[in-house]
Amino acid sequence: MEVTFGGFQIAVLAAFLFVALSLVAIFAVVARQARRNVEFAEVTDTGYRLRRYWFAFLCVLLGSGVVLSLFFLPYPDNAKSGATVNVSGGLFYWSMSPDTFKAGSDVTFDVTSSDVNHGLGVYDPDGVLVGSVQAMPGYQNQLDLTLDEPGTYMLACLEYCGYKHHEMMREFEVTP
Ligand SMILES: [Cu+2]
Repeated sequence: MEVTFGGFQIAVLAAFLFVALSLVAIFAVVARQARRNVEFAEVTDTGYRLRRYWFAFLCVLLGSGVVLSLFFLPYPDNAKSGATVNVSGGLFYWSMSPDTFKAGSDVTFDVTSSDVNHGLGVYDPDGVLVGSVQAMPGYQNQLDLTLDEPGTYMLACLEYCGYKHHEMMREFEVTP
């Protein structure tokens, strides 16, 4: 069997020599340093200075992160003026006024119940649940929604309230 000594073996040898010689150099430097008598303050001054720079860097980094993320808070803008819709649940219907909106409207659903607890669910024209809030007798609960997509929306009851709970659905329109 013929043994060949190709480019790959040379590369491995070179890498090995590089790592080995680097380790020897590092050990030599550490050994030299260890023989010198280093003052405690000399080490701590450098360390503390680096730590101060690191601290300042982190303050700037995290501070700007906080400031920038303020623009992306997922809370509704209360300064927006939107329509208020009065919604009331009852056995077994939803009453709602008004029930037609322009697409893009910011709407506050002001929700209550005339009898027992109901769960208001708002479904967009694709049948996706876009908001939900409890409808409770004696309470006004608010739900803020932006109705972007034109089409027929649906209110449905999400809290079992009686034998015709499943019929408790009502449509409303969002016009383009
Ligand atoms: Cu119900």
